[in-house]
Amino acid sequence: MNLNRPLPNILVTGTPGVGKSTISKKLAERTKFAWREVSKLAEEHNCLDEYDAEYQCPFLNEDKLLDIMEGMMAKGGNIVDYHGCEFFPERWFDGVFVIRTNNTTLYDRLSARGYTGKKLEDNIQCEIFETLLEEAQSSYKPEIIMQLQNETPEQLQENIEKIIEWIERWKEQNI
Ligand code: DAT
Repeated sequence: MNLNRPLPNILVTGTPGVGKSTISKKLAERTKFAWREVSKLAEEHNCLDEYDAEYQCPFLNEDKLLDIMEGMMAKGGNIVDYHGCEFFPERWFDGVFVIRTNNTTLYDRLSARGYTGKKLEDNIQCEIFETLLEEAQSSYKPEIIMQLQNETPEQLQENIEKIIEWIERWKEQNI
């Protein structure tokens, strides 16, 4: 959806551990787009409410966060990095990239991060059941959703190039 932004807004989403931050950081360095780490923004702007003991993470005050992000999104040129996508306004995004990783690789990455027990299992199941892909498909038009497999350093490089090519095409078509 082009709302006369000079640059596109991109959402990089997927299960924790699939490589969203790694991709977003490299992409931001290459494109000079702003990397918006939603979890960090929520922390910095006091959008985290009381702790959810079952899921071992704080509740996100979504409305407050959206108010804070609205101004940032208006000019385009944002890479939004978050393990959720349904609560953002659809009009914010021109491209939605769902990052995917196979179970064994994801298990190793999340174990290395210190995840254990229910938290580890829930995240692996989230990837197996394609929860984030389904969430993206129910929130955005199919033509703006792209899946990227991200297990190896070679794939990381390819994924960066694919997103940069997508940005260049967007500019040709929209400016
Ligand atoms: P996320 O932001 O989705 O939680 P991350 O970017 O922190 O994930 O990556 C999790 C770990 O996996 C981190 O140690 C970096 C590593 N990683 C990410 N993409 C990779 C790739 N394509 N090849 C090898 N390691 C990768």
